[in-house]
Amino acid sequence: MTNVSAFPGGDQYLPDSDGDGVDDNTEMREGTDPLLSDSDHDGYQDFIELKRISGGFDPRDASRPDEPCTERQDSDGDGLRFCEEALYKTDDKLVDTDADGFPDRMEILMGTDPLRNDTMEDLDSDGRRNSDELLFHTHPSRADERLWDDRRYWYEMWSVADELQDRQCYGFEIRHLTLVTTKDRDGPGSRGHNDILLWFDQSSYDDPLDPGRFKVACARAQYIAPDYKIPPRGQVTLTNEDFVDPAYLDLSFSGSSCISGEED
Ligand SMILES: [Ca+2]
Ligand SMILES: [Ca+2]
Ligand SMILES: [Ca+2]
Ligand SMILES: [Ca+2]
Repeated sequence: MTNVSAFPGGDQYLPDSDGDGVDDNTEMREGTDPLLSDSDHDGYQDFIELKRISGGFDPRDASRPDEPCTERQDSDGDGLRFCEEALYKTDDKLVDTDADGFPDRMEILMGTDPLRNDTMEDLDSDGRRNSDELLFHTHPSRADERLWDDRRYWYEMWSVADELQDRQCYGFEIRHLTLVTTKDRDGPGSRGHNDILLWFDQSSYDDPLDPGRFKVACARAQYIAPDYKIPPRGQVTLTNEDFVDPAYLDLSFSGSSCISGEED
């Protein structure tokens, strides 16, 4: 699970109002638009252009790279466009090319290898596996001891008896999420929106190369420091129906695909 509005930036989570993987402060510093994931409209997302500046990309300049991205569809729903998958040699029909349980875009953004299962490795040599850092929303390639100690997510999962007994069902609870105060990207009243993505990967236990079947849900909360919070108790309940094929979720975050928390 990832609160895509809160980027793990060292000791704390930093607001990332457009959820594009570049926090607001960095966008101000770099001169990109903190409310737009593709500031120069050339089809390449800002975070990819920033990573590849020395390779001729520039998130502020539509004439860099020379060839803009024309193939802009994202048919597997992992958040990468065709041209971006081509750039990284990931599979444009698979959410998770290397079948390690983590979507292609998440791996490219966080610096792990989308083409090779490196989940058991420890990219920043801080004693924590890449997979744990991705799961608990700390940064796999940055030293962030305090974030890990104080703010990492808590997961609990349990199996639930199914009346029909022809399938395995699970309940889960994820706690200890940090919310941040974002800018009002979606117009008046949208300040403080936090979009939280939950990915589920179903794959066969005995086949490490099974790319699996992914489902995803988006939950939305709102937080304006110091104490305005929706839902007030900070709890959102999701059911099986809230999880959809990633190809059907709007990852541009117009918000229509996100479930808003309500008090129960
Ligand atoms: Ca951003
Ligand atoms: Ca550009
Ligand atoms: Ca892909
Ligand atoms: Ca992967």
